[in-house]
Amino acid sequence: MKKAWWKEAVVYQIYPRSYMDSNGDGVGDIPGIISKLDYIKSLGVDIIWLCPVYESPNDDNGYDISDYRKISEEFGGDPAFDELLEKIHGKGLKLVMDLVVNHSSDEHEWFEESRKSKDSPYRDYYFWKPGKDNGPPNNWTSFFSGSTWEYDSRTDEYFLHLFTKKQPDLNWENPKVRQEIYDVVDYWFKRGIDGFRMDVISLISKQLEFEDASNPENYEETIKTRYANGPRIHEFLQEMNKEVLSKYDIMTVGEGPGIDLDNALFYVDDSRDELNMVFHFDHMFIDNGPGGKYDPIEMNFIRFKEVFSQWDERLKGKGWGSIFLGNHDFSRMVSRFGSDSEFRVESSKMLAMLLLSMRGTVYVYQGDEIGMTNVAFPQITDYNDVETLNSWKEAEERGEDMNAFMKLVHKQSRDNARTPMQWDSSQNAGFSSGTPWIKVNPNYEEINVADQEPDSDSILNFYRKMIAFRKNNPCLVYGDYQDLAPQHPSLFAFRRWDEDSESLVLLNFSSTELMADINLDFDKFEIAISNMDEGADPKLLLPWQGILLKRIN
Ligand code: ISL
Ligand code: CA
Repeated sequence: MKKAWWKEAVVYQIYPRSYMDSNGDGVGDIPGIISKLDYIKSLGVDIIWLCPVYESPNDDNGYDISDYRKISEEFGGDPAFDELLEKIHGKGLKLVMDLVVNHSSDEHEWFEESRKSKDSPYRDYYFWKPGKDNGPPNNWTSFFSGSTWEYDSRTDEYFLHLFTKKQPDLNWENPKVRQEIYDVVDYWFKRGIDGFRMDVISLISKQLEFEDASNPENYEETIKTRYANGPRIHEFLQEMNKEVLSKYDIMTVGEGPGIDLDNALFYVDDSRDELNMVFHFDHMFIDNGPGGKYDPIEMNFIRFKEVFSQWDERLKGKGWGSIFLGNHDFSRMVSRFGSDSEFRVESSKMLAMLLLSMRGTVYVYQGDEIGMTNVAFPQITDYNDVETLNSWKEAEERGEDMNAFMKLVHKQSRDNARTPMQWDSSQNAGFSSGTPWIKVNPNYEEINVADQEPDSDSILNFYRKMIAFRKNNPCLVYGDYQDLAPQHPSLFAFRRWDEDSESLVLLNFSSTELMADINLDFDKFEIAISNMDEGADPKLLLPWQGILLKRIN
C-alpha cells in the first residue's frame, strides 16, 4: 500500500458554531478555536476539518454559502481565519475545509441574478423548469422534507433544491459553473489550506430527464435511483482533479449519500485521479427504515461488523477508506453504538478503540473524545436543526402522535451532535459567557474536559493513549484486516497485521460479560491496551470491555 500523510492522519472535526465562543454572542467562532489549539494539539491529531465558516444566512448552519471566498463575520471574518491557519501550521497541524458546491445559498449573487429573468447570464447556473399540471416538475422530495422544487413567481418557473429551498442546486452541466468552482478551490489552496471535505459530492451530476421517483417515500431507493451518482459525476471529478486538485499536495474526502460498495472505487481508485477518500454511510444508516432517519429500525450488530469487512475488502490495495462513527449529522456515537448510561465511560473508550484500530483515515468528532451524549430537550422550540424542525412539521401535518415523535427527535436529531462543546462545569459548560445559540446538554457538570484532563483514567486520556498507540504502530494504519467472529451477536474481534507485527482487538458490544471463544494462540500475545483494569484472562470480556493485544515478537 502506497504511503501518504493523509492516510496516516487522525482528523479532528470541528463544528465551529458549537466549539468555543470567544466574544459572548453565544456563537462559537474562530478566535474560540484558536484559544483551543493547544488542547487540539494535545490530542495527538494531525488535521482539523472545519465545517463551513463562509458567509452564510445559516439556513442550514453554513451549508448554504452566499460568498465562497469570505469568512463569515460572525465567526471572526478573514483576519481571524488567516491567524487560525497560520497558528495551525505553526503547530504542525493541517487544515481541511468544507467545500459545499452541490448547492449555494439562495442569497449568493449567482442565484440572486439567476432568479431575476429567464435571460439572465446566470440563469443556467441553476436548474429552472416550468411546472407540470399546476404543480412542480416532478415528485422528488427534498432531503429536508417537501418538494425539491420551489416556485418563483418572478419568472413563473420552479428551481431545484435537493436540500432546503434556501439551498438551490448548482448546475454543473454549465462549464462556467464548473470553472467558477475550480477557481474557488484554487483560491483556497493558494491561501494555504490542506484539503477539502466535499459536501454531498455524490449529487453534483443530475439525471437531466428529472424522471419521477417510483417510490418517493422510500428515501434510500430514491437517492440511489434518482439523486446520486449521476451520469457525469466522474467526468466532473476527473476534470476538477486535473484542473486544480492535482496541482497541490492536499487531501480530499468526498461525502455523500448513495456512495456504496459497488461504486466507491469509481471515486477513490488511485488510478482514476478523482478523490483520495469518501465517507460512506452504510454503518450510519444501519438503523434507518425505508422512510429514513425518522423511521428507525433496530440496529443489526452482525451487519454493522459486516460493513467494516466489506469496505476493507473492497478498498484494499486500490483506494483508501475513512473511518468514523459520528459527525454533525448524526446522534452521538456513544448513544448510538455504545451505552450512554451506566457504561458510558467504558463504551466511549471501547468505541475509541474501534475507531483507532481500523484501516483508513480516522475522523474524530468534537466532544466524542470526552464521551458527550445525546440530549433530550423537552420542547421542539429548543431545537434548531432544519431537518429536525421540518420532520416535526411534516409529522404534525400527518396527525402523528407528537409525544412519540418527540422520542424520535431525542434519538435521531442532528442537534444531538450540535450542542456546545463541554469544556468545564461553569455556566454554559465554559462554551460561552452569553446565551448559547443552542442549549448546552445539562450533563455538562459530569461530562467536561476540565474534569477529564487530570484524570489518567478518563475518556479524554484514553483517546490520547489510543492515538499515540496508532502512531507508533503503523500496522494499525496500513496492515491487513480480518474479522475473527463475524457471526457473534455481541463480540467484535478482529486482527490487524503486516510483515512486522500483529494486533488483536476484542470488543464486547454488550452490557454482559462474554467469553471470546476464538481459535487463536493467546499465549503469543500480550495486552497492550485495555479500557479497564486489565484482567488476568484476555478472553473474558467485561461489559463494554475492549482489549488490544499485540503479538510478542
Ligand atoms: O444528515 C443526513 C441524514 O440525516 C444526511 O442525509 C445528510 O443530509 C447528507 O449526508 C448530506 O449532509 C451534508 O450536506 C447537507 C448538510 O445539511 C449536512 O450538514 C452535510 O453534512 C446539505 O449541505
Ligand atoms: Ca462568538
